[in-house]
Amino acid sequence: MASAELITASQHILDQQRLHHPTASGEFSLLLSGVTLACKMIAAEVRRLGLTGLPGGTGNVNVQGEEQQGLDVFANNALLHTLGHRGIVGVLASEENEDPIVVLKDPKHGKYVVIFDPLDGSSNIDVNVSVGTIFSIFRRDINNGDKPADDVLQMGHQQIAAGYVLYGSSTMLVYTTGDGVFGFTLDPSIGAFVLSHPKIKMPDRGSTYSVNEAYADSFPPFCRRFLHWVKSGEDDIAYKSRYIGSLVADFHRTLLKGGIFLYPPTASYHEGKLRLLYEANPIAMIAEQAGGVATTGHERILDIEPSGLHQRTPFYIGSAREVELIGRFHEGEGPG
Ligand code: P6P
Repeated sequence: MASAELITASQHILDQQRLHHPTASGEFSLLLSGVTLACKMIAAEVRRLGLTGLPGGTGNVNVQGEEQQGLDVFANNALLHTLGHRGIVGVLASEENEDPIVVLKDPKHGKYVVIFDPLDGSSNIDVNVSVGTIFSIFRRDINNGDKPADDVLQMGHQQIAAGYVLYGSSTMLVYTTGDGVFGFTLDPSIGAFVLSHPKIKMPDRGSTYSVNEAYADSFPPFCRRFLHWVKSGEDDIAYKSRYIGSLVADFHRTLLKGGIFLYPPTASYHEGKLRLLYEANPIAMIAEQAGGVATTGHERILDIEPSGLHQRTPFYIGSAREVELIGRFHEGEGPG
């Protein structure tokens, strides 16, 4: 690619700020560069996991009750370190930490809240399946001055930025600051995320549904009726099933190709398995910014009033047509 066309994520973030937020300070781009730096560190470890001696399972159980992988700990520490030293972060919260971490209590300095899942899908790591880092960024809610940790409990539509890094066949950063969705591919030869997918738009409809059907018997009835319909061939599109078991990978395919990803309530997870603050909200912001839809089956994900850092939610996300269709099944109607 000629250098004139080479736009790095750092340059893009600055351009976007000048274009859409001309009065903003450069602090926000400093914040996002903290995320991309940590993710480059994580990518380097993911790419050579079998050689680094980092243990797969550590034998430790995290706050989710899941066995921590060695790379979970590395990824979490990388993000805590790079974001904790930016001098502008007030509160950090992670899937790996039970409680939020107050970095700079004074909202005049600690202006931002960053919530992240450092390595989503990490149980797939030792069999070389794609995994991802997911992040969600808010401004401090200064009404919580005396309880900064509560600044993480903001509704998804208040996010000022959201994104993920997919450690797949290539390493991709996908992010939005509310003015569209942009994708960057890590070029290992220069160590930079380079713009490769300007203005990503999710197709209005797709031909793929993505769900772990092992739990189908315990799905809500409307969900079972929807899945029966998509497999019936009654639609003018013959749907196929794709399920990787790693949210970022399953969503990234849905973002680019359309279709629907579902994680409904199950017998093991009565509220659904996916966590609202560091999985559903950031992914939902990206989906909506790309023209897609994200709901609990009947409520917009980004309108949920959070009550806890690790709360879970039913999650239906993807092309407008498919998600609106499952909403009709939820209302007791059919495809109509
Ligand atoms: P299941 C990974 O553990 C994760 O949180 C998401 O990345 C993924 O979508 C989901 O769980 C997979 O869950 O129950 O199908 O293994």
